[in-house]
Amino acid sequence: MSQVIATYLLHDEKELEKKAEGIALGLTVGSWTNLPLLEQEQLRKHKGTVVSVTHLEEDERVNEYFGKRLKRGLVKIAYPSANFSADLPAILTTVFGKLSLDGTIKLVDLEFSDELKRQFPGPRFGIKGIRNKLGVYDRPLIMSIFKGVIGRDVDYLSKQLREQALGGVDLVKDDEILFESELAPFEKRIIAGKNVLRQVYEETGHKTLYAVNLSGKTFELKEKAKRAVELGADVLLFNVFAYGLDVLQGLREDEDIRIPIMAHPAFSGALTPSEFYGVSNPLLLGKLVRMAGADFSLFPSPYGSVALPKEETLGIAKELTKEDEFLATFPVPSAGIHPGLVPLLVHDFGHDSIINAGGGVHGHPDGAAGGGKAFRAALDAALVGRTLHEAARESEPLQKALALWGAHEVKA
Ligand code: 1AE
Repeated sequence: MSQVIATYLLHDEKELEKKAEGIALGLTVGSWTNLPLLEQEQLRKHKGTVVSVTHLEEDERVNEYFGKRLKRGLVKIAYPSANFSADLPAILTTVFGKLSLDGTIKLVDLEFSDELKRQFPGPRFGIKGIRNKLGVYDRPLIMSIFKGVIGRDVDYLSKQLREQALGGVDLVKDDEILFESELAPFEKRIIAGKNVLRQVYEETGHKTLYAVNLSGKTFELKEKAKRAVELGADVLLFNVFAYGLDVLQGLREDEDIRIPIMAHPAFSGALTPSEFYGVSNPLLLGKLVRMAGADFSLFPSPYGSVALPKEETLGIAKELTKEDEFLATFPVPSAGIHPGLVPLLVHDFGHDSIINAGGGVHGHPDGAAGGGKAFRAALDAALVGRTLHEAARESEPLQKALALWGAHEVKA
């Protein structure tokens, strides 16, 4: 049967079985037992079903947070596809619409039946497609971020892009807070970016892709994205959660927008951080971003300036890359990353991941080119199991980075 099964973490004074039945009915056919038999029969195919209730131990921290003793448990409820159209706005409203306002329930996961899953595109390029574009197969990729570019013109951005590419990074993305501006308009950034990266390629043989921030009003995005494609843009950066997952899907499904899409997590923190309510990070930044079609998903790593619990970051990466009908999405653990963290990132996220840094590239004493080189040297070391300090003997940029930010080796 085509359906979506939602897993919720419930906190409640009531018996959880009763609470679960209330949700299953409330979010589908409403009252059930009061209905005449004939109506019950007619509505049966629309009724939500409690699949399982798993009781968890009472937790003092939880009781303290809510100010009362509560039962805790994981509850799975199946919602028939007959109730909704096959799009994320309808599905999310069904499984966690009004219910999300409860404040005591966390949506942990959604399992989609195969029939329903087929209605979603997944990434157009995925990890393999991105590697093919770069011709890099044997290591994690490195990405850097434009920084301090608000109020600067295209010339300034071009110089910054050149420095970053000369450092040997594989991708450079716009800062997510860089929007349309007279000084550095979207189209001019694409054209200038292409020129700079072509020059660097001719000089060094190193290829770098540029992810330009697709921004503006929702109904103008498609035309803007198509123009980006015409101008030869490499990748679109997209603040998915400021717009909605369905907007990402709309961009992915447009046959005239055949370039990779990089999902930025900005604003997702308004939905995910509580352990008691909201949406789980692996579901939002992992499973749903992949289903909707992003080729890359950025998320806070366990180590930097905006850190997530390690278990959650691994959960996100697993959802992005696990065996599935969809192509795999590149996990991009980010925020406050510097070269001294590379061994931990490689250890945790493996070969098919991207190491992404803004301040950790631009804050290098030798500038962005030095920052990029330090990251590449740290990565080379991590891949062959050398310590950062060993590698730093042969790499001055890495030496300077470690002196500034320190080194975090993987402990055996
Ligand atoms: C989680 C997203 C990180 C991001 O986009 C960004 O701009 C990071 O900058 P740094 O590396 O923390 O300077």
